[in-house]
Amino acid sequence: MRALSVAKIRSKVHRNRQFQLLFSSGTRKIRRGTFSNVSFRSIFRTRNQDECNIDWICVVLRVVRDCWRRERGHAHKMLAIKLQDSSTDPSITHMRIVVDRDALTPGLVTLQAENQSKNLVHEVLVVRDVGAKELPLNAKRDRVNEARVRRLGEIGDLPPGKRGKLTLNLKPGTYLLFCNQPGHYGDGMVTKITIAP
Ligand SMILES: [Cu+2]
Repeated sequence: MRALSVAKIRSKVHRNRQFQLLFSSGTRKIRRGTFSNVSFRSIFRTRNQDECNIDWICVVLRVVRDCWRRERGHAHKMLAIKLQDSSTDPSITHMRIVVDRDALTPGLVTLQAENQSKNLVHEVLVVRDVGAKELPLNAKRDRVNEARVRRLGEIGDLPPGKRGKLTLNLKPGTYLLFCNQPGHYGDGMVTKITIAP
């Protein structure tokens, strides 16, 4: 085998990393066109044929899976959430969670929350709506008793002005989004979303 200089080995390792990062980030990047940043010829020169074949099979499978999900309305969706109170705008009479839509199709949903308060920490917890009039409360702490609800995910403790996100795979049903800072749920910081095909 031909001896390689250290610089050449480094550049091969670098290209391999670039290649692996590309695949690990999935087909979303392919759609965005990031693929063009990597030279295909360099990929083939630096990896053996078996590794290349496996990687290409993975790419094809991901593209097929994404197409199938999109066909069935399972494409990755975004839900924008605004966390507001009277410091956001004096006309807001109680703390609230505002969503950009309250109905989505099943599948991956990324919740993108922005705390629009000027002085309060807010958060977003997601639970399935079991149809009860109210979530179980911990009256002493003036908040929802988290031990008695099945939390699916959380964007915890967002300071004023901060953003956070969370991706969930949501099945059909109704879900509640609420803030569990003391007193906030009681003040109305809760909203419902419906997932239906
Ligand atoms: Cu809150």
